[in-house]
Amino acid sequence: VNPGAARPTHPLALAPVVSPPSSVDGFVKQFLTNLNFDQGVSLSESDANDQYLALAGTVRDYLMARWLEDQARQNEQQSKTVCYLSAEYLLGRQLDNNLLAARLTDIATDALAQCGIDINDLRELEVEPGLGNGGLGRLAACFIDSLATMSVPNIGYGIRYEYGIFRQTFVDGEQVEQPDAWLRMGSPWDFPHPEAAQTISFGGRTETYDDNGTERTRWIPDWSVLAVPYNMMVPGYHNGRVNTLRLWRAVATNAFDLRIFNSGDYEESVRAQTFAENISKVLYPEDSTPQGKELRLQQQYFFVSASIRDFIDTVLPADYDLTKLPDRVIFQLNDTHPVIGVPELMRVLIDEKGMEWDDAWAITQQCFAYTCHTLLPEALEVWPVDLLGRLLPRHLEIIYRINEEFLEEVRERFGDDMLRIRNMSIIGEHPYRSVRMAYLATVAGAKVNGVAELHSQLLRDKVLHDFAEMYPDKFTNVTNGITPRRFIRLANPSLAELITEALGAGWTIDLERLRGLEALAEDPEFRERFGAVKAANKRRLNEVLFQRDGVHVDETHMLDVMVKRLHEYKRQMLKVLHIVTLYDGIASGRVAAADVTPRTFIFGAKAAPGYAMAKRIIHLINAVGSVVNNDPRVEGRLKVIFPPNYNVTLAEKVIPAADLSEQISLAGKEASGTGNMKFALNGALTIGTDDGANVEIRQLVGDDNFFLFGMTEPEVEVLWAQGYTPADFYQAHAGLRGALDLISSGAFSEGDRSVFEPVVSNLLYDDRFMVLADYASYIAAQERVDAAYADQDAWTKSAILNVARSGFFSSDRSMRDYIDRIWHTPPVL
Ligand code: GLG
Repeated sequence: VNPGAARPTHPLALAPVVSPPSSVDGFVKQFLTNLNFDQGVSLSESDANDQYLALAGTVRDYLMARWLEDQARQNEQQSKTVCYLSAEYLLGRQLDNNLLAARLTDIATDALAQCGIDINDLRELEVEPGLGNGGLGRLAACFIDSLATMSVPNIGYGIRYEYGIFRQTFVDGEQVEQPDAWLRMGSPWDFPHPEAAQTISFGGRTETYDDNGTERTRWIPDWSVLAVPYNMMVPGYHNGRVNTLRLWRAVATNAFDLRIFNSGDYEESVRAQTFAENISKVLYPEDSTPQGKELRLQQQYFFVSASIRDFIDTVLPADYDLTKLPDRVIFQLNDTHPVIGVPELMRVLIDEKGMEWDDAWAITQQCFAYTCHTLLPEALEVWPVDLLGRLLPRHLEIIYRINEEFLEEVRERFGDDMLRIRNMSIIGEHPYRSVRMAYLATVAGAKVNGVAELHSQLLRDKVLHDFAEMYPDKFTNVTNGITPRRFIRLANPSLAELITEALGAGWTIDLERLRGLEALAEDPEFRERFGAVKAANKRRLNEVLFQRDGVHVDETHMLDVMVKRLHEYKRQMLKVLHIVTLYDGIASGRVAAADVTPRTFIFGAKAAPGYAMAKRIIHLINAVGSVVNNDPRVEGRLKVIFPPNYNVTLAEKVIPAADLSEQISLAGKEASGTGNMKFALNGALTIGTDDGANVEIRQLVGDDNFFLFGMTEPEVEVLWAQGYTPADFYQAHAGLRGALDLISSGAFSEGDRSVFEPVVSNLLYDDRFMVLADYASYIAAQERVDAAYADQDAWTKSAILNVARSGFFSSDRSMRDYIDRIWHTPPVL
């Protein structure tokens, strides 16, 4: 394969890659070798971080042979590869996942014990790579896990941000962001390959030239950076397969200017380096509002260009016939962030490989597919034409031509309907000329999918209506999923054991088998054991939160959990109003504390640093918590806990302990949600609106096992159309009035009425997400929750049915749907 490769004569050098023996002794030996030779310390001199790094290295060593074999096999079979292009991967910790995949958990535990080390102490040292914001990034991580487990060739392409999502702290209840220096203690899971770097260019101009009688265009950029790949292993579960996650890091081409350095201007000498390396410096902590920032477009082009060229130039054989590119690859666009890849592939095929426009376009249209993850119009990315033209002049020309030809097609089909043409144009004119990336992706993609049934339907009917009319066959749905390996096996080992005992081991890769638990919901003994698992998970959460934040979770309380990014559309405010209503009842003496169902409310949420309202809501949650938790009249029956820095690691502890899952977005706003699936699969009941994947969860688990409330999407539309006046709801509902007045009175801000005034007036006079309109229905549903919870046995039965009927939400099923409907990439066996 590699012409420069060594020509071995030694018999060992001719043998395939060898793995260390899968035994405790084998593990000990490899671990000590790594400790000595990689970390450069003896066991007795080593500290916990040395040991952690050596342990990670050992796990890697076990996976290595499979990884190398898989790459060889995929080359040999010329299989079609899913290139998942995503600006975010929210991976979570790697150690346990990789041990599990390689069946090494017990061996490693014993081996370390024999070295006098408790593996649990090392686990806690791992800093998760927070290379994503929320659902979209976590989804990408679940998908690559499933593809590896299903033996489908996949390369996940993204950015190796030096700083991932910020570390959240609270100071006097307010969010303060700290940098996430996740690489500080070393990163044992990735392999840098500087020799495989790609040069990525920006700026400059284009010119035409004569190429043996044909006029061609070339781009003369004016600056460039190197994209250096860092490869991570993505092991399949118990199938001996390992795929690759390839994350790009930006490095300056000429690191610094020695001449300037020698002249004494140290800052200037490293300026170019800093400038270039900024590209992969930080993840943008936003996921649903566009930031018109040049650096962000640089990041997008940087990783997409590196990835596409990496695939064509290094993954494919050198002489590969590019007219057959669609046989070997599908580039899946995870939202609009990688859509600049469309003109990039066109540019590569035309300008670099000498293809004609029409051929290049036909290929491009088969090589991309687009997943949309939102319904909020402001979250559909647009790039000002000025900016795009300055940074990527050739790409802008290509986009213009794509648009011209596309609009011609529109005209042919629908006639000179100016309104339609303006609405469908890839170039928007108002408020400034801009490229609408979702439209570009839709025109170029072979398929366009939403992420839950309702979402896909709303995409067809509303957001991309004209396109769906023009290309009805392009549009499809793939409902999101989550990996049962991480979110059941690793996060909830006691439940996993109980399930395995009941159903045998196969469920981890065939989650529909959970159906077998349905019958057991009727079995009192099984219910008792299921209840014991939940109680044990609450105790475990209590330990984690006490260690982490010094707070206690009462095992006897209902655990009512709302964890997700902080956004007005997700309506954390509705949850706050519920808590304040309960508190108001007790504080005013209308309700006896003894009559209130004991509940602990857990929040987890980061707010984008520039999103003032979201930050104020965080402040309010903390403020309500400190009053409610400390008021003796409450008698400890209500408690609000808001652990800072919610992330994958914490999710794995919180979700298995939850009784009630809060999925309360305004109908028609949450594309899917994936947290909702994790909760159901861990035996929490959902209180939720008819939104996103809640719709499918409810259909599957049944109305009796789901607390539905709120307006439906069509009802929301009708109310908007009538003219929504939130103050009417305030007037109409005494409980709501009480809660809002209590917040306004300064009860949660030491009498200072100004602190939360913006939150209250926003609800009273604007309330875009109709919190007040759904309040009464939400409170009524919470009363049904209390009543249901009073019958613990019946509750547990519902919880079991939630688990039993949620197998559909495995990301393995999502992958099968993508493969059948979009990718057509069979497993390589
Ligand atoms: C989005 C949506 C979520 C969705 C997720 C994954 O807001 O509803 O579940 O993608 O498709 N930006 C997101 O997190």
